[in-house]
Amino acid sequence: MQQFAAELEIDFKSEKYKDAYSRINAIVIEGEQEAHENYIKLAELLPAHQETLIRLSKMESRHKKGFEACGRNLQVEPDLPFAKEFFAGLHGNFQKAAAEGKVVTCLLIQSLIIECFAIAAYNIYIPVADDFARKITEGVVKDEYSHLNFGEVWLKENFAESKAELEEANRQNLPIVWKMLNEVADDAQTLAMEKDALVEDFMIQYGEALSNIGFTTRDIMRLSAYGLTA
Ligand code: Y39
Ligand code: FE
Ligand code: FE
Ligand code: FE
Repeated sequence: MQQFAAELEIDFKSEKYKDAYSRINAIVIEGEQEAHENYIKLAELLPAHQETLIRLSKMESRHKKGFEACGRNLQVEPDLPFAKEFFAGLHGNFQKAAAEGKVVTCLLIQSLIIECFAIAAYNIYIPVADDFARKITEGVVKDEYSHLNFGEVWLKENFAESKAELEEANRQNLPIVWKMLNEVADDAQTLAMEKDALVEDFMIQYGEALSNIGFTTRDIMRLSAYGLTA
């Protein structure tokens, strides 16, 4: 059930809230920074889409600035070293794939997995955010749908040649997402974001994306639950 910040009487100024926010806000800031860099790298890998991808990378830096303002507004210092560690697995896998020219893997990691993770987190956060952060996040989540759409369209157009690499990249990276969700669950709960809701929204976004790309329902069931119990 959808609940709202006002009726939950969330105390955005409490030490407990601010402590959890120092990590979640840092995750989002670091995530936006890495997304910015990932789209610059993708622009190099896909010269035909350079202009679009540079535009997406600039949107990611604007998101980062918006979330930095959300932290300042609550007088919270983001724990950036924590956030770097949080993203290390996906970040390392993206870098490795980029170095090998594996553009399909790069797109799966950034434009499908990370964008779906962001969309799920932002959708769940919006109803329980403070007024300032809600306005920022509402603007950001619209952009994230367009980033997801870029990945979907490219992978759909190149589905036959990409399918095997997508399966392998999913196998290597989806378990990392479930681990990340577990790591952040307690802090998310402090912000009134339910883990079950995050998992559900992620599965819906990711399943829809896989469907739009061309996977069958049977494939989607297998792919999207991979590593869920790990
Ligand atoms: O494409 C993007 O802008 C994505 C990088 C941003 C990732 C945000 C990650 C959100 C996870 C937060 C988890 C809170 C429960
Ligand atoms: Fe973003
Ligand atoms: Fe994005
Ligand atoms: Fe779509």
